[in-house]
Amino acid sequence: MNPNNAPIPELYVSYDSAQKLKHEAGDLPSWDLSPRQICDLELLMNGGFNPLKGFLTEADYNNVVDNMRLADGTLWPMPITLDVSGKFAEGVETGQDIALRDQEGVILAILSVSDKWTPDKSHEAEAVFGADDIAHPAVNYLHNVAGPVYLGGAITGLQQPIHYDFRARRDTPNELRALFRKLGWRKVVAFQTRNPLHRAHQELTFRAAREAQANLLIHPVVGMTKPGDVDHFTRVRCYEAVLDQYPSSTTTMSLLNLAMRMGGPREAVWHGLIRKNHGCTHFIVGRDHAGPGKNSKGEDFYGPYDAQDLFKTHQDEIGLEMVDFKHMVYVQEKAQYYPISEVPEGATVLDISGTELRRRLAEGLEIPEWFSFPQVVAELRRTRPPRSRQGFTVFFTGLSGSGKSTIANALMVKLMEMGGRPVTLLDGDVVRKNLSSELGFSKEHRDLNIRRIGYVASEITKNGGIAICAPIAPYATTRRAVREEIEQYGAFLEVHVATSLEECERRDRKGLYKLAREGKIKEFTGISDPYDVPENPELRIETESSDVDNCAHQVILKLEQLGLIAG
Ligand code: PPS
Repeated sequence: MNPNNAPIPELYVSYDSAQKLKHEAGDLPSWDLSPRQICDLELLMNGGFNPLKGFLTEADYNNVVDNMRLADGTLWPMPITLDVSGKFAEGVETGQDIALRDQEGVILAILSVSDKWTPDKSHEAEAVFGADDIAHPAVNYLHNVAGPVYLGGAITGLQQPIHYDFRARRDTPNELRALFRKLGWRKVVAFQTRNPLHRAHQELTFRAAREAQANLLIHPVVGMTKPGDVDHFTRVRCYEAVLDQYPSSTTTMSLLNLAMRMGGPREAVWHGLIRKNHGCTHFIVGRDHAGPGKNSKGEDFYGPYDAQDLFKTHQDEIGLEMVDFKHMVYVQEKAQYYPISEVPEGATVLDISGTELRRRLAEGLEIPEWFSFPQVVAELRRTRPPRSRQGFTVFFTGLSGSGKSTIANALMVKLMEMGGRPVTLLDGDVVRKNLSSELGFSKEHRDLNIRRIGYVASEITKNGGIAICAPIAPYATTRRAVREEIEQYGAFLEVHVATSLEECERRDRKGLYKLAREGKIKEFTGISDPYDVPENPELRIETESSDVDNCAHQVILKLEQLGLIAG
């Protein structure tokens, strides 16, 4: 029998005890878990992070950070900590229980707080992720998202976090162990992934399993992956299509609600321990496993084989055998995949890089069948249509009276004439009437106004529409925040309507500049309140030398150039 198939300890109490504890926990201080903490808690409770019995204590944390080991010497590479706000921490004493709730307020677990401390986050970043550089997603999280205080202690699990999606595809470690026992799978190779699978992946995983004379578990991460990754809904639909390509009863798939840290070598060891807990015996580790991308100097955080090296060093302790990830390429003459090291001499090798694939998807170009399965390509195209069918936002900014609204209106009409996508105009005055009627012109209120516009525009963009915004938006930092929010879903085109203050004041269409000069309107942009001139807008329009139609046409040309509208 596979030694990794016996049941492992979970942290849940019985259903009846959980009901009782939930009832009593109403009076306890409660912490609303962040999405990442919910992922961590789920794997703590279901044994995915076995042998951890809760969030790390200070002694465990210190040894994990410095030596990749718990205080008792057990191998554990990743700090699993409960970070909280300073204010919440002030109200919590060690020795006390706190309720841990999901985002809807359901109590998932009770934490018996044994430790409370303020970590040295820069040291944690250096030791665990190799650099205190916020270009690393986990280091950014550590400094800019995680709270300043850590709470540690044992967990009493009351219920699993609730998932409404792909329920039949989610398994606890014990459920997978039971499945492997039932199927008689003595050896199981796990494949970790956060990307859609193409033919090369299918070939390499199938080969890896064959070489290890084992069955295969496709074990994709659906918790939190690298910002910018294909969403897990799309990926799972893609995986289901690929699953049909394996010989039946050799392979299964299960979804893992892990929050990845992109921690390279340490993450590989951590992934191995998690897979062992899920009943696997082998684990595929590739080049740059769980790599975070480039650091702020444009260099790789880790060497390409650091993860494999660290894994191999600890293989016995992890209790899983590492399987090398072979770089598979397509050999045209043979019409099949080969590991790059085994390509017959003189053969024509075909490969498509990730960047090239994204370009082809963005531009709606052909993706050959030798590269990916048609169903996978269809799913990816459904989620990421070519740019000319994606949503986007045109964000005009400029002084009052600069001509933003007039140009925005002309642009809207031109886009509607072209048709194809719904167009919404979020003009400054209109927004202030319908969305922000209670707001004035203080810095705080202007920020709130622009963020509301940004939120609505991001939703429109996400849903494939065109948002045209035309507020003054005087502050660069707020414009940047709006850009970041929208760029998650589609293109953001900043257009500076660069009419000079003198010209705006000369036109004074609404008579406001006169009132501002007389001091009758306070905090007036350009007169008594600042306007940060955009440094790198996608387009700058001079209205003093061209008419409205021409200004709107300049935007159309830019949109064509960016591939956002068909030429
Ligand atoms: S902001 O700063 O982006 O929130 O401003 P916005 O929502 O675009 O609103 C600008 C319109 O409000 C009128 N108005 C003022 N503008 C600037 N400063 C002050 N103090 C002010 N008070 C009223 C003005 O008509 C602006 O309209 P536009 O269309 O820009 O001329």
